[in-house]
Amino acid sequence: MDREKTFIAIKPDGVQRGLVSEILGRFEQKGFKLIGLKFLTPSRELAEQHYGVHKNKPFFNGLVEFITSGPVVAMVWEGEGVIGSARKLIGSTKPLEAEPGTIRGDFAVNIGRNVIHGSDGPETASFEISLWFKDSELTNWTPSDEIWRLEN
Ligand code: DAT
Ligand code: MG
Repeated sequence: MDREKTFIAIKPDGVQRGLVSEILGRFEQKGFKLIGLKFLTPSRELAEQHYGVHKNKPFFNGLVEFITSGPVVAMVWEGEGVIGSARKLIGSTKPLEAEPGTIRGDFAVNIGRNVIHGSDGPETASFEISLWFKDSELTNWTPSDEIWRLEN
């Protein structure tokens, strides 16, 4: 089985609004495995690197201000197809276009306050994981109920 890893972050609005346990629960209940977790207020340098692909967009400065404005929950989740599946769990970038049942569809209305980040592909995922986490901060473990979620 091809176990991917993806980088997920609960943005400052999600933390301030008390959505941390709800969001962690959605990934746990889906059946993905948490292998990295930290709580920090990102530096400007980290935020600018993380959103480097958007540096020429008009919303870039506001985005960096927002993401550095308070603590975020930074995570790495592992599992078969986790990169694409996490994007589905998160929903569309524009919360009003996100389907009900998705995190943004259920908890957000505004693109600039859309609660959560998820890597958009394999290259972005490995870039973002290595930007936010050292290898030694990722934990290899086997959930005791794994045989009830994975056939092999
Ligand atoms: P996503 O977070 O779904 O991967 P993205 O990579 O296109 O979306 O943009 C990164 C973040 O930037 C997004 O979550 C919210 C913000 N953003 C994107 N487009 C924006 C816009 N037109 N106005 C304000 N903020 C925007
Ligand atoms: Mg993106």
